[in-house]
Amino acid sequence: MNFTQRLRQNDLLFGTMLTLPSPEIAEMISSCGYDWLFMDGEHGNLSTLDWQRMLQAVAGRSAAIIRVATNSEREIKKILDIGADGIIAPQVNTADEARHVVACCKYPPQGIRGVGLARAQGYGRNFTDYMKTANVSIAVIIQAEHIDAVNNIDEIVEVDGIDAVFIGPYDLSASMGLMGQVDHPEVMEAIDRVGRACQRRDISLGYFGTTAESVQDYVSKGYHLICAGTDAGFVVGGAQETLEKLRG
Ligand code: 3PY
Ligand code: MG
Repeated sequence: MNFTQRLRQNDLLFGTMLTLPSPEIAEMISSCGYDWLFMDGEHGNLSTLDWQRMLQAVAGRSAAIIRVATNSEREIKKILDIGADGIIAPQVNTADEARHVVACCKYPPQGIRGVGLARAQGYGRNFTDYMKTANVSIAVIIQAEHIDAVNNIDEIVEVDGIDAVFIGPYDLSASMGLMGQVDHPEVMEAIDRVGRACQRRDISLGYFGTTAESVQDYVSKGYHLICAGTDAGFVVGGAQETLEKLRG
């Protein structure tokens, strides 16, 4: 069963975030056995070619889900054509924006994705099979990470084709004037509003935290798509801890 099927049946899927342009790190982390990788093209300083090299290094060991920098047809098409298993669209605040993202991920007649012959299509070799399966096998994940998204969430979750809603607690708290206070009661109430709307529509819910501890409450609440930690955080944390031990 592929990642998107597991997402649609609300499996619990553990991931971590990649932000560095390093195929070696992508290879190491995917070898640990994560279900999925949240590859951050929104904030990470990576080109499409960097992502392609990293997908080659992951080699299917973990599902590779790339967060696009912008929710444009041009960008989403390129990311899907290099063979990402799905996308995460940041800052989706209205049902119209959600409809646009879904359309960008689907070939006609369901959507507007342009037809290419790139890595995803086996450079042309798997074209026919890929065309038959892509519209159902690509994961479409949108982020709710602004108070406007929370206020519009009931209409957003009515849009067909959304496989998961991923909470962005940091941007959400910032949009509420509570920068970084991801455990503030008002932020948690806003997150719960999104959670209730998704549960009504049986849509998987995602949450990001910088550590395993910071996502535990959301695992307990029944969230499905969990992302904990980042590649850079693992390197800095390990280096710092080792130095502290050396210095006693
Ligand atoms: C946020 O917290 O804003 C995020 O986008 C995390 O993925
Ligand atoms: Mg964000």
